Amino acid sequence: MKSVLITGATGDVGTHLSRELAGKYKLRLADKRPLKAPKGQTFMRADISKMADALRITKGVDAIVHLGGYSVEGPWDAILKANIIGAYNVFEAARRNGVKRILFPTSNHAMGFYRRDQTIDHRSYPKPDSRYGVSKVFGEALGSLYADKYGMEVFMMRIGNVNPKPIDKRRLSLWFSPRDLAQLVSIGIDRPGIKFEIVYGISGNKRAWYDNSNAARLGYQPQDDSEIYAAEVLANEKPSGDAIAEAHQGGVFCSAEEVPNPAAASKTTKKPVQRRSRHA
Ligand code: 15L
Repeated sequence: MKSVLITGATGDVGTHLSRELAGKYKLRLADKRPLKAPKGQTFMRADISKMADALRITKGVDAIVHLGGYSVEGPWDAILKANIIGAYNVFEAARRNGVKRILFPTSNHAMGFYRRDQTIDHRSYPKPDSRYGVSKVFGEALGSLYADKYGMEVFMMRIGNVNPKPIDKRRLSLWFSPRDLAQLVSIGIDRPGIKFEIVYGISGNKRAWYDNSNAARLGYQPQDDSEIYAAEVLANEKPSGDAIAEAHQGGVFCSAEEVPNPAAASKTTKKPVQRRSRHA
């Protein structure tokens, strides 16, 4: 069984992913916040803005899914530390520890200033919508460098929105169900011959703004489509009055200076995040 490190394991995407992949890989979870790992998984507390921590957690694994970082638009200092320095440390630590395969969740916000009437694919050039989006473009460039210069195997997923259900009109185009996330990540871990690939991390949504043929070429067959939720979601949608947000794929990231950070609320939590094993 392959051993896989998931950084940022206490976050939303990390929580869905480690639950979905339990039993398929030997999971090592890492985060700067505490976590009580389910049976059969291990947890290492680490701050990836420190190279020593990045070296410690990446040692001896077969693949890394690097989810750790600041996950929305916010203050530059926080993004610099978590997403620029943190991403560099994880790629560099992987190289030094001889870990070849790395999966990086870039984001729809690397491309957020494309309009909603445009369809883009893996060859489209970045149009970030925020400092956060810029940090994701940095991660894509870093991955490209480490693939070309050091022969690392790099799988870039421009993730839409991971949620059990799509939560609004914009997310009908970007929805990524947890089981489709697990399928795409498994392709990134197991598919032989990956050098550097960019795919979109979304389900098979009828309303997608992406041509995800590169993911299909690599074997991705999404099981979900947001369309079954469309009527319910659209019935609850209220006009925002934000013309820039509504015209562009990145939504409010295109107009706001800050977006609420989902990690902020739990930062004050002293107790480790309790996670129930799917086998419990
Ligand atoms: C992202 O990149 C964020 O990490 C996530 O929290 C959501 O805001 C998502 O994009 C989105 O666009 O819905």
